[in-house]
Amino acid sequence: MAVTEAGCDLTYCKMRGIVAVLTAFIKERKMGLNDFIQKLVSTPHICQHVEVNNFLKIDENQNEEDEDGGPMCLNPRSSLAEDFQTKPCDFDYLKIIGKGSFGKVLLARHKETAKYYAVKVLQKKIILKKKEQKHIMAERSVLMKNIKHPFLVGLHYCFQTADKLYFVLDYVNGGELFYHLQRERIFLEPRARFYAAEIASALGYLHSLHIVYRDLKPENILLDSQGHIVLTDFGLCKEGLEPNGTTTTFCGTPEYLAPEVLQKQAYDRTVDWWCLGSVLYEMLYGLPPFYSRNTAEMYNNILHKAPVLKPNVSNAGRELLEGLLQKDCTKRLGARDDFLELKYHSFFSPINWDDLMARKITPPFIPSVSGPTDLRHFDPEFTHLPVSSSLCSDTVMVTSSLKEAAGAFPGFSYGPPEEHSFM
Ligand code: ISQ
Repeated sequence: MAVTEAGCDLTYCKMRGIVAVLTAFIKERKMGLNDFIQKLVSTPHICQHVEVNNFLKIDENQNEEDEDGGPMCLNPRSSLAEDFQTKPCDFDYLKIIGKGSFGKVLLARHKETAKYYAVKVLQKKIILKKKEQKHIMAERSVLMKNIKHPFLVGLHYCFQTADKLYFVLDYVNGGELFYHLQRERIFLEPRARFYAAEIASALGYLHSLHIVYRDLKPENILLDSQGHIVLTDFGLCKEGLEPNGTTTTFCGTPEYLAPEVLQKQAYDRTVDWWCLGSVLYEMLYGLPPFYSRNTAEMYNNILHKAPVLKPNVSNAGRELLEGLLQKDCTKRLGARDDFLELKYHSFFSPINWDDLMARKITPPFIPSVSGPTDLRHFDPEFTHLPVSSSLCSDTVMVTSSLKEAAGAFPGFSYGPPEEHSFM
């Protein structure tokens, strides 16, 4: 088909191209508008302005309902926002699969599509008390930076109610990498190489977006049901680092801390290569590289002792560990050409990186799971806990601290372009 207009042929292909561009444009504007509305409505005094009210068509009943603490002013049910507003009650919450200081991770099923997701639910009050809004908003913004990588957890939606933040993430049930490591004590080199290569490619990808992961630790490294790596938890990622940029803030766990982080010095993307060295060391030797039951001694080891590299690991493996666990970050492997320096290291010579990225390398171990609801690789300490009914409830007491929490995360909510919704 061809359409002729003002003397020029518009072929079907061209038309499709134009339509695609316009659709993308409209979608982007729609997302921008949603963000703008989220910002508007999460500022109470603007919310009350008559023209804003008219614009959003917030009626009085809506405001009364807000007082009960349900998805409130932050989550307007105006005709505009409604279209792509996901709510807690869109999901059935089946089990708790993880717990941390801010909240929990639940296995949830989307009611309409019956798809399974891991929903991370964080209590705003606790985040605010610990002054962690910046990290949480960073997690959201990192997850939203159109990050797509085969070994990084994907974000589908995030939304908020008056008292909670929700991240709807890919769900994987192969268990933590270190759950399997603990059972087997050490991994043989080909298996450790496979996991290290998948992790390295994910870190290299984040660095290419100027994101430092900085908190690579055992509980953040999961396996999917096929046995591939999935890195989760972007709460401590540092955004906006240019290739030679550095940063000084930190709050993470100790075993894998790089010397520069421990000393509260400025650090950069090379901390991730240190952490990868720590993970690889633990996979090959069965303990973290500078481990001591005495934390002060472990800190001292990290800062002053050379890693012990016993000869039961190949020369290439020990050389790689030496490079990654170099205390001077300017001399560390990856300091110059980042991921490329690892990619071409002899330890990884058996890896075909194109196949790796295409998930074509058969994983060395396939976790046995019978289906998505098979939770055998999750800690029963979590899965045996009762699921709170307040996750999908519209009745929460409104206190002054809740009101403060309610407006503390403007622009948090996010839904992907429509065609990606819960496919
Ligand atoms: C996805 N699947 C299972 C567990 C998870 C924990 C944290 C983040 C994402 C997850």
